[in-house]
Amino acid sequence: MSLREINFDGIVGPSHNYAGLSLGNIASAMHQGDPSYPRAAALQGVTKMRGNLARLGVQGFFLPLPRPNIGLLERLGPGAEHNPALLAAAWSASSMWTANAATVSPAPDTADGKCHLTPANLVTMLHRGQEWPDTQAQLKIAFGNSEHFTVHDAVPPSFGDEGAANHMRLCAGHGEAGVEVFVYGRPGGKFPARQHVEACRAVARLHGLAPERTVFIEQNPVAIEAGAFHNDVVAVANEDVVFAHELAFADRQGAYDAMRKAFPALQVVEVPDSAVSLAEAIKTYLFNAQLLTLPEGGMALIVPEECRESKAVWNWCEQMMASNGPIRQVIPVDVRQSMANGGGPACLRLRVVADPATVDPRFLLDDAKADLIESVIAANWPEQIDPADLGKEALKNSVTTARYALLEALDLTELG
Ligand code: SUG
Repeated sequence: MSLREINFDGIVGPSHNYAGLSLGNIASAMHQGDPSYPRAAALQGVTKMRGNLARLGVQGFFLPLPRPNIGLLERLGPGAEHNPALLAAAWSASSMWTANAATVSPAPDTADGKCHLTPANLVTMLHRGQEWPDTQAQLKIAFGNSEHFTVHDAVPPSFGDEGAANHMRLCAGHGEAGVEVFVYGRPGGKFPARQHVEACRAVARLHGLAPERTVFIEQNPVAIEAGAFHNDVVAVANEDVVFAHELAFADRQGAYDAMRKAFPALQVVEVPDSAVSLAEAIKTYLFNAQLLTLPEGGMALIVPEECRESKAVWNWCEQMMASNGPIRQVIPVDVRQSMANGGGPACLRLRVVADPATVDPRFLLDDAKADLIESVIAANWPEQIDPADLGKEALKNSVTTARYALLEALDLTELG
């Protein structure tokens, strides 16, 4: 068994649009009503995947979920489509953010030695809460090898669960036993706290995690109020490193102490608020980065292009690279279409530690498949969607046909 970290990126669906659906997500609110560019969005995503495939030698993907979700509108009653928010929910391409698809506990962490995946119920928001049954169906195919994987049902409501976006794993190497860190929010603030502590505890129990290697930490309410609707907007971990904003956690020192108690080798790379304010961190998504272990050693941080455009953030990055710490490279990528809805490089991927040979190969990328995916997107994805187009029959036909063309090309028509 050769366990590796595999990043599964969500391919941006053909109905990608800006509907302002996520209260507490500043980018989503700011871009409400803007025209969107689904073709460009999806191609940006594939370019990001190609870069990581070249860097790491392995990359996976998930397919867009079926949209518009007519079943959702039917369950909301006749005429639901005349309510713009309900209509937009049914058309949302939000499954692209696969950091919210599930929480993943790799085999070395669990009692039965299997990799456990729990789809996130995403109950806080309608457009996201519709995702999990279709996500689960996809996970059950990709990780259908029951000798190595267990795919659970989502945690029941009302305990909101947003998946890997609020979960960090500390380990000496990806294939070794790790410490799993769950970050939850306390409800009652201006914006919803989307991750409930009871959901974290349920996932830890379902996955058979050892209590001494499981840590629960409260997200800083100040960060949620500033627009960090998920912990991965203000912190990211890889192996023995946590890269976090000073204001990420409610009890800053208590959080580091708890992590260090379970994982003594922890290295914290903390960005002080005086160097990069919380507002600037959230605007540029410095922490919504992919922190990757490079095969040649050292770690690279894959950040959004927006980081290079901020003087404060880029100064910090240059200083960090010169400092000879664990993060040696900072690599900007263009995911602007996703960013405008509050989804940076880290939101677009789900990390699964597994032997690639145990994963359904149809979900694994190589250069030829990247070419194929790009050609299907170029030929079928709408170039532009204006919010007023949502609900129109012609657009419905074009996004349905586009997605199906990709399922056919990838031999995954069983996803329907
Ligand atoms: O759930 N945006 C997503 C962004 C998710 C980012 N994921 C992570 N941080 N891991 C959300 O808020 C906006 C959709 C719209 O407004 O049209 C949206 O759902």
